[in-house]
Amino acid sequence: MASEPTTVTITGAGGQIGYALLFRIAAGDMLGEGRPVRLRLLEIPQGLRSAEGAALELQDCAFPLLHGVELSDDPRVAFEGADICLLVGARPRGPGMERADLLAANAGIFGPQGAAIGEVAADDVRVVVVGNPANTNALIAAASASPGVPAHRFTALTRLDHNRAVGQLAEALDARPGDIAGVAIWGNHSATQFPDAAHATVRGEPVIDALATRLGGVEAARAWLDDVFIPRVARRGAEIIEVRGSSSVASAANAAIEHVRDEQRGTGGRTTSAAVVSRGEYGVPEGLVCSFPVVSDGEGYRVVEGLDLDERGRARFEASVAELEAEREAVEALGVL
Ligand code: NAX
Repeated sequence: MASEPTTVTITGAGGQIGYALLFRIAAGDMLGEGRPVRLRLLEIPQGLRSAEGAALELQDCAFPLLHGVELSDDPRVAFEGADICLLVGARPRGPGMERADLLAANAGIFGPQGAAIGEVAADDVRVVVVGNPANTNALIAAASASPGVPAHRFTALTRLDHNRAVGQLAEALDARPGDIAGVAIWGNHSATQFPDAAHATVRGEPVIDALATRLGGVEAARAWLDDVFIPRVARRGAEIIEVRGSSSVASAANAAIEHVRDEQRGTGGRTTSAAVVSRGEYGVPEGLVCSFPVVSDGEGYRVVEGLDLDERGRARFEASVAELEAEREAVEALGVL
């Protein structure tokens, strides 16, 4: 067992996703059984009591890998020496709040947090943003961490969308999620995202062929992907709220854990999805934090290049990228970037 614990900082740790994340990280689900972990919980003053309660429960679990839990409402304390940061706490959209207001409120959170990460986190820190609007919050945090931390160490979570897409295909094809490979989420973590099954396979067979067999032809398969699969995945968060009466929590925490686990330990050649800082791949403007199909060899996510997007897929992807550009422009207009 490695002796030096990995320092993991979680913001919004007193919230719902925080509560679902902490115990799994402490149990070793994220970094593996060989890596002890030290947890740092960052909250705003109103959230500290809730985070403190979670810390008491963590102690009561007596997780063998857990080397302490520290709480703070000061980013410079919470990110000190952090190896991995999960930025979960964010300002939700209030009634009547315009998009510009939402972006501004979150810039006020992710700007200072990014700056603190740039100043005090470990040299090789990796950061994943979960709090919405996740892609643009990651863009702001990355810009604010410069030059202390290279921008590509910042990513945003679209793994939940990816997992939702896999789940939908598995159900439609009467397969297990583990039988499905090659799914991709392109664009923004929002209703404009493009969940793409064009390169997906089920037990090695192209998903489009397996769907065609079940649905009576390729046209029917395409119609199902366009009219059922894509909107269902893109709107799954709203569906969960409608059915459950509360937003996605355990599935979001699970996705965040899988995102960090695969980034750190590698995807073993399998493709997953993550929002990463564009280096211009697929024509996406450089610097936008955009979801792509990615792989990791344990040294961070790398975009899978060279995939064909058909005309309709390309149009969907471009619409989502246009939304990301509009978010970046709105943030620039606020003088944040
Ligand atoms: P909660 O409202 O339960 O928890 C948020 C917590 O963040 C609160 O305890 C609050 O006190 C804290 N917080 C607020 N500002 C903070 C700051 N400046 N520093 C530290 N902590 C702060 O929300 P929860 O259900 O946990 O969701 C958290 C975020 O995840 C939301 O923005 C939500 O929209 C986003 N999600 C993102 C998903 C994704 O796939 N990227 C999916 C799930 C979720 O919707």
